[in-house]
Amino acid sequence: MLELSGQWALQQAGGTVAAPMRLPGDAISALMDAGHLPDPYAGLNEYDCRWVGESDWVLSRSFTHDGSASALEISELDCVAEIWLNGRQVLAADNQHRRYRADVSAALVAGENHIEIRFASNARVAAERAAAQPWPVPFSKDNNPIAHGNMLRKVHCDFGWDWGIALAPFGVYGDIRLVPLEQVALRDVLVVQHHSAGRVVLEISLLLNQPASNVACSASICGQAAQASAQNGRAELQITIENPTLWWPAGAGNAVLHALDIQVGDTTASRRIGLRDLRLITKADAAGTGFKFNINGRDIFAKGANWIPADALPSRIEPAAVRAQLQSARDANMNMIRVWGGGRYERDWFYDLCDELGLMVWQDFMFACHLYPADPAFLAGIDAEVRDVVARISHHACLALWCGDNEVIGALTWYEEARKNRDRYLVAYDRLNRTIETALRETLPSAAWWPSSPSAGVMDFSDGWHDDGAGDMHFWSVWHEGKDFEHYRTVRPRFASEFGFQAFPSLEVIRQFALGDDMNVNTPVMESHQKNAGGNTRIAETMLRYFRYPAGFENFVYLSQLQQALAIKTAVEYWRCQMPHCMGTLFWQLNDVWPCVSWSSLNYGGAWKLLHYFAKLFYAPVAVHAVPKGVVIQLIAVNDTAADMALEVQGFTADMAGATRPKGQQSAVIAAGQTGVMLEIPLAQIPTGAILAFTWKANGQTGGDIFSPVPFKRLALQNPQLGLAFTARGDMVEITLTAAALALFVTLECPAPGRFSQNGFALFPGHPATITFTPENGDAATAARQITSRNLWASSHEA
Ligand code: BMA
Repeated sequence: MLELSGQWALQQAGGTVAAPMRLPGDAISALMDAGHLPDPYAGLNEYDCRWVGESDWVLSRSFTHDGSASALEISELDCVAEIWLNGRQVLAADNQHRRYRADVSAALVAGENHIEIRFASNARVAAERAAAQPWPVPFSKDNNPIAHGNMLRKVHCDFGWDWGIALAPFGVYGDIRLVPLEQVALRDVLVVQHHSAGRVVLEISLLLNQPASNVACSASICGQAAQASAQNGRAELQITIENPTLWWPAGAGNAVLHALDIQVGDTTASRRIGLRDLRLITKADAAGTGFKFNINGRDIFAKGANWIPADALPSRIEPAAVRAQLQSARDANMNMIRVWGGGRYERDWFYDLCDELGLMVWQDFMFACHLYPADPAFLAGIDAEVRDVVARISHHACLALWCGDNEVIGALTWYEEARKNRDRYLVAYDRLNRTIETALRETLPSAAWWPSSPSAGVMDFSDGWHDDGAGDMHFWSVWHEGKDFEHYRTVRPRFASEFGFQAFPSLEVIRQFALGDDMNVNTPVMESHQKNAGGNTRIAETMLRYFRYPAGFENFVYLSQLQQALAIKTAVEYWRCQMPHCMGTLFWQLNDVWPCVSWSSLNYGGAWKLLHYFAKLFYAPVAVHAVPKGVVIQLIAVNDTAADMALEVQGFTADMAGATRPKGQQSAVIAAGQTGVMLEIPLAQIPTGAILAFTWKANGQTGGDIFSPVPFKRLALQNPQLGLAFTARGDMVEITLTAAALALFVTLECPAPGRFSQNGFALFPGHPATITFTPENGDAATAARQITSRNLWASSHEA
């Protein structure tokens, strides 16, 4: 085998720009490293980088070879490209999402060889293809400043999104290599699991890299082995495991993985397999049609967020950084992420990480918000893509669901052309969706399939944004329709797969792209890092609704994060309390592709916004949430664990000086997987100007929260005169905080990367809190000198 990754030369076709380029990698990063481009993420540089995607480019290198018969294998080739070897074309590709293999023996010579990848401008080809369509096929102009991304099988958000920079990168991000043509090896493994009491039967299909026959194959797992002879490139084996140790999602048990060792001819390979019985259950009931996941016989409430690509520039995607973000998801008590359909099918190591961390994956097929062609050539490409992707990743224990697309049913109502001729566009949609479903089922008959997100169900093309009776729901009325946070409590989704609220990134992240005078909400630089039209207006207007006007930009950033956290907290807490009517919440969105204002709970780079700290609490396996209902506030306990839980709750009112008065207490056992009202406190019992506070205990765990019956701006908060004392303990800082009056949403900040044990909490006089900060660099002494605090009172007062 000959690896062809490494050093290549990039040359603008018909132009003068040239640069060295390392594969795997993208051309924008290479041109930046060579000094031809500024950092596209800083300032307004994005617009100075767009010309790159408008040109054609050639990537080339030489290598020596013995000239023996070989195949070229390449993955993540982005996107419309021809590969030429010694002046002969050996491959024409136009789908970044699938792997290619081409017999290049006829072009290969013994000795020095020259290989070229000729990239056509993706933007130009997209426009040409759009013009050649028999009728207009609209794309989302709100999301894509570079047009017609729907014509290409390329990461859609490369052309921009309402949180994304538009750079149209290109390159090769996966493998590129020559392998001996005749060498038979494993390509993919399909595993179907049949669980019964104390036993699992695995049907294992070994898919070879070529249609060879009479190849001896074997597989072993958990001490059990099976052999078979491959015919036409495929071997079928069956292994039975008695008393299997099962894989569980995070919070429900251990994510146990077993080595599956495979032999194909004289080559070996291995995969890690989690044994689990994972089902999507969609049953008609009195409310409509339910939507829930059942794992190993247990209904599990899905808690998580939506995943977008790890970076807008593929060269910057690093496994260590992705691991840290997925670990953050897990640390915030999430058990599911949705790999959203406008990005990429992730690499194998991504799903390995999810397997290990016990994060179930809702996997969209890569279609989002646009309409699509339905001609035979386009559909044939989709068929190949789906078969390729499903074969590559479906064996992973984390893979919970295959979903046809993101919001394409809704998109039928967004474009005038489709509104005027719904028959045509709906039929075209169904051809695409049917192609995906058929290819999925033919590859993996046992796959859990869901036609679209949101969807009310198979062959239902109704509005999944406002129907809370059936299927999964994208509830965007609070953000995109400007409703107040309380509006989240007007719907009871069966499964909320998207709902979000934007915030500014943290100050350290803003400093990466905006300096000095640019650090103001309305400067061109800041506005360019906000891609949702009207987004900053919504953020500012929300602040006016809930808070006193912030003193200065830094407090604006703080309040933006606080209101984001409160919005999503309002939704999740209410919907969790609707269990089992509602069986999942995945907020929009976990991560960012570049530093910007967005709906993410993690900053670009992985640091936690306030929302992520809040998520750790509102997704806790056992928790008590305050939910107003008519003239009372209910304190509702939620128990996601498999054991009954004895809880004790105490309610108080608190005035602004921080004086508290008891308002009842209650002990109760909440059964496994159930919720229960612990206390009801009449609103009339909360004095004007005071708030409700409560604490709870359960099996050694403690928690507490506050609830204000009026918008926070109406509270006459006092200067809490926060006291902070720091002690460096090994590689962490311990911070002891005291307050002279009630302090709300106390938030600690440190310019050094790291994580606080908790953030955005209430502090009462006479009840000091101890918080820890763990700096990533282990330098606790320096961090202790840098930590500062904010709180709600201080946010409207000049420093
Ligand atoms: C959703 C997503 C994305 C988008 C987000 C915010 O519905 O599917 O298309 O980024 O809304 O507008």
